[in-house]
Amino acid sequence: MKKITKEVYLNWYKDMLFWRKFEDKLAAVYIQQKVRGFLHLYNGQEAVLAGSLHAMDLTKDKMITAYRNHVQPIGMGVDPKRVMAELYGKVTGTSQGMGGSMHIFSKEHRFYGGHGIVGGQIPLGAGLAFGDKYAGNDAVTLCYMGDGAVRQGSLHETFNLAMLWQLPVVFICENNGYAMGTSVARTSHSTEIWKLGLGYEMPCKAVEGMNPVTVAEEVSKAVERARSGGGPTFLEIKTYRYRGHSMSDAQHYRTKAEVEEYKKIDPITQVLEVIKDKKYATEDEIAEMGKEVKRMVKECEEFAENSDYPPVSQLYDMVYEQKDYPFVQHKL
Ligand SMILES: Cc1ncc(C[n+]2csc(CCOP(=O)(O)OP(=O)(O)O)c2C)c(N)n1
Ligand SMILES: [Mg+2]
Repeated sequence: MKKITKEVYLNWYKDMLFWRKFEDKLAAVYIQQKVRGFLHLYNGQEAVLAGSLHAMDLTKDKMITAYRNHVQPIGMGVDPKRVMAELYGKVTGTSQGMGGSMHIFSKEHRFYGGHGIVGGQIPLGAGLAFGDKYAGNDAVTLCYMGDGAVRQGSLHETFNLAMLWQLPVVFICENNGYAMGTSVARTSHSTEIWKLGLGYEMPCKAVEGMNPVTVAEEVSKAVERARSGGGPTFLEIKTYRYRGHSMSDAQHYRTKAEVEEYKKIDPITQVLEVIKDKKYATEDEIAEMGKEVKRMVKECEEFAENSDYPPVSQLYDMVYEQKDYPFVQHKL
């Protein structure tokens, strides 16, 4: 595993704080109806992404996830201004405003979405890994899903083939305890999700997910296994989301006390404590990072606000059109 240095801690702190504040801003502008449709926020789960990115080779590895997907592309190198613009439905967005919240995508930065069908990205993740193996690349795909996705048939079909073909993929279940308002215990005979790998003889493990260190350690082992031809791994990373499933969630299925318990082991706070203990930064430097993050979020907001909506003529530009089937005229 790459060493977890002072710089790594400082980057983790700043990145996770930025992701948190970026999404807090999204929640605020959503209430103002500047962002429409669904909005699923990642607050609380940031350590899963921070630890994973540490384990990846960001020059070649790939990532695919579900709809809770705004900050992952930023971590992969996509300009956050373009992510915010996409959420606003503006033409400067990552998909020219045509995708929106659940469909952030950047082929350039190897972030393959953004998928609204629960479990839909699992076979696609294996497909990305198949592509790399077929082409002889030593890239690894990290494929994320929620605890609600693991009972989908697509996971089981994919696990079988991924093992059979020894694909370079790491499957990561971000177990945040709930699928919308349904707890894992209400839908699962066994709540130990990691054990699903056992049926396929896939290396599998449960991982503590509120701290990027534990995530980085386990994801690094899995990535190294995949890169060296050892095939897939399944990790159940235990995490928690502070906000509702989406913005329209009254959260009757859990208590405020439960949320507060998890906030005590908040990933950003945990990283900040190490920074302070080890004197990696002074109070002034920490405050400066906070100010910088605030400035960056403002910059994203202004960029999105000041961008144009796509022209109506763009509506049909991204619709499949077959040259030899002239009966459907897509272009206006
Ligand atoms: C195939 C399918 N069934 C149902 C839904 C409705 N739905 C959207 S999100 C969701 C819950 C998924 O929860 P989980 O996988 O735990 O992810 P989380 O939201 O916790 O990140 C459901 C049932 C859907 N989008 N797709
Ligand atoms: Mg969940």
